[in-house]
Amino acid sequence: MNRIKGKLILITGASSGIGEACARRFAGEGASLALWARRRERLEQLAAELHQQHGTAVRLAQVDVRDRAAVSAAAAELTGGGHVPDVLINNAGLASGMAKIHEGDPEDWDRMIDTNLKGLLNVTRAILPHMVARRRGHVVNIGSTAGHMTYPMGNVYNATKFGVRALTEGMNLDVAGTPIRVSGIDPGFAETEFSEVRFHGDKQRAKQVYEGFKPLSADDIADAIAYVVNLPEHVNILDLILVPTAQRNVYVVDRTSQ
Ligand code: NDP
Ligand code: 8X3
Repeated sequence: MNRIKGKLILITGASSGIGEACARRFAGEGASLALWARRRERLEQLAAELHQQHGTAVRLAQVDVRDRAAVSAAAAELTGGGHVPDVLINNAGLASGMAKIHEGDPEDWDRMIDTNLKGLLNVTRAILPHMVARRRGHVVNIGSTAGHMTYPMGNVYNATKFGVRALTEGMNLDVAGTPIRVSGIDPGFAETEFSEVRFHGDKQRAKQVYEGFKPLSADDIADAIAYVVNLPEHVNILDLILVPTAQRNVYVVDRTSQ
């Protein structure tokens, strides 16, 4: 049964990777979309493609989730026009650098904390009140296996994803008494632009992260998210961890499997 058709789904970080795959997947299921990211041209191209393929209505906005005023303005534009998202996918996020804590770059720390935690809070604070007011909605927070277990030099990225997990738990407590659902999706290694961003554009180093095994694709994760969103309203997935079969925890990965 398709419970996604006709819903309005707001996806942050829709210009690449998991967010873009979700946009494609949900458009295919007949949803309408609100797509946010910093790279406007990419959103425009994606919106045009989805409109042509599926007739999808897309409302896009160039939004840096770290910019609270920009987030509030984009949310007000949506909700003020009567377009309250049925589903919010808090996906925008990144790792920046990989260094020992005593050698780390505080600029990288700011980027991760401001995007992965404060950005998610900015968006949630702007959208969730409208869901609560009409007693309908589903928030999906993209965490990570990195939010369950630390790994060497993951420190601040790990801390942000542990934080996302805490926020998913906390949000569920705070909306108790309403029908609103809050779900965490925690993927392991997925080959997207993630590692290229982490290593500041070093494509070679990024490629090495996924060498020797078959990582998750962004589509694999969009599939899992579509499953969670499509469940009947009395079913709430609190946390879903998905990893490539070659990966058994954050660091046990069979790199001889491909
Ligand atoms: P990508 O780099 O491919 O995509 C990241 C997306 O986030 C882009 O669309 C980017 O858009 C957006 N983004 C980053 N910073 C901001 C910002 N300040 N404001 C708005 N949008 C922003 O990586 P993934 O698709 O892999 O990452 C998506 C999420 O999945 C992240 O939260 C990541 O931590 C998480 N994750 C990734 C895993 C992986 O192995 N790939 C595994 C587990 C979790 P733009 O640059 O245009 O703003
Ligand atoms: C991304 C997964 O293990 O590269 O959240 O940090 S990992």
